[in-house]
Amino acid sequence: MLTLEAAVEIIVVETKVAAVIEVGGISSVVQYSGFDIIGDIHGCALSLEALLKRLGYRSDSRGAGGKAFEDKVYYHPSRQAVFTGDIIDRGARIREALHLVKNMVDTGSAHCVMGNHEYNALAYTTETLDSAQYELPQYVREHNLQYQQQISSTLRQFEGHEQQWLLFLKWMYSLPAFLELDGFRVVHACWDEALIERFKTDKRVIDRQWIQETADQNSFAAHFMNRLTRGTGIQLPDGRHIDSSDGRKRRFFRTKFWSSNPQILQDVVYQPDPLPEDLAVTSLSQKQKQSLLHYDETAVPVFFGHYWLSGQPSVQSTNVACLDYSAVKNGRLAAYRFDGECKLDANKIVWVDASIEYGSGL
Ligand SMILES: [Mn+2]
Repeated sequence: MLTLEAAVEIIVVETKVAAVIEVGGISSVVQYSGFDIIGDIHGCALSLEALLKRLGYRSDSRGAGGKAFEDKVYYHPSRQAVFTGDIIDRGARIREALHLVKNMVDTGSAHCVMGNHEYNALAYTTETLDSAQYELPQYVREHNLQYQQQISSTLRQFEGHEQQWLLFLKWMYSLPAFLELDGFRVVHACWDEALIERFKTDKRVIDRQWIQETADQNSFAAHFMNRLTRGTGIQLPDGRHIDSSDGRKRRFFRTKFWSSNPQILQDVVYQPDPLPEDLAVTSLSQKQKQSLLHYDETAVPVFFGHYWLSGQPSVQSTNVACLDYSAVKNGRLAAYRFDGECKLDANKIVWVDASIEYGSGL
């Protein structure tokens, strides 16, 4: 008799994909037997290298460029990496992290979805459609103090490397907002089935025009990008706010897109800052319940980053796993080793301690 385990085994074998990988100028066809989904990096390039090595990836250098990180390509003989986005901002080694990830994507040893920080960078550097009507250029994402600060570490680290930055921006345009691979899905913050279906039906692509459309907060483009890269949220009642650990006052709190039959606000909150005690036990209104998403328990596993988790890495449910363990806040850089299983297992998460980023006097 065919046991469930055996049946799963067969599915795994059938989902192997062939891809062409290029290392050291030599192309070869590789049969991939699994994927390693890696959470938010935010410039933690040392942690990324340590994690890749722990996962069995090896590095090679392309061409005659020597061993510089610009030329370093990590690859695995039988697995592909999948990045959940947010490669840039905050951390000390943003250029290094971008080179490592892009080299892997360019050579076919990794995929990467767009995080809200990459989307922010594109919006920050893309002029609005009507920009020419103004004396000074106008950008999709305003250059106000808050937005300047968010991208400042990245821009500072690219001083003297402006051409490289332009190439990375061009590359960011090519990052998908969501990925559907063999038996699993990846998105930065939130899998919204209805928006993703509409994006596909309308045959939309992320390009300059798409980013320009997001300048209108009521557009489908803005709604889609905000939802997939930033997730869902609920506004605090009566004009109240939370004093966030990053010093900002927040009038919204982040919510789960996979909650099942939630009753009170505490059931749906998903962020490091706790809700005020009285609000945590407040019942969800009908309207709030209707605004929440529910990721079907029978759907294929979905992986994402974004939520600044801490502590022992785990999975959120049998088909939902967040892999952002706050590497850039001295946390962990985590990966889930996916082999085609229908039910996720917390024991398949591998991580490195990101304190390595801060040990060299930087
Ligand atoms: Mn992030």
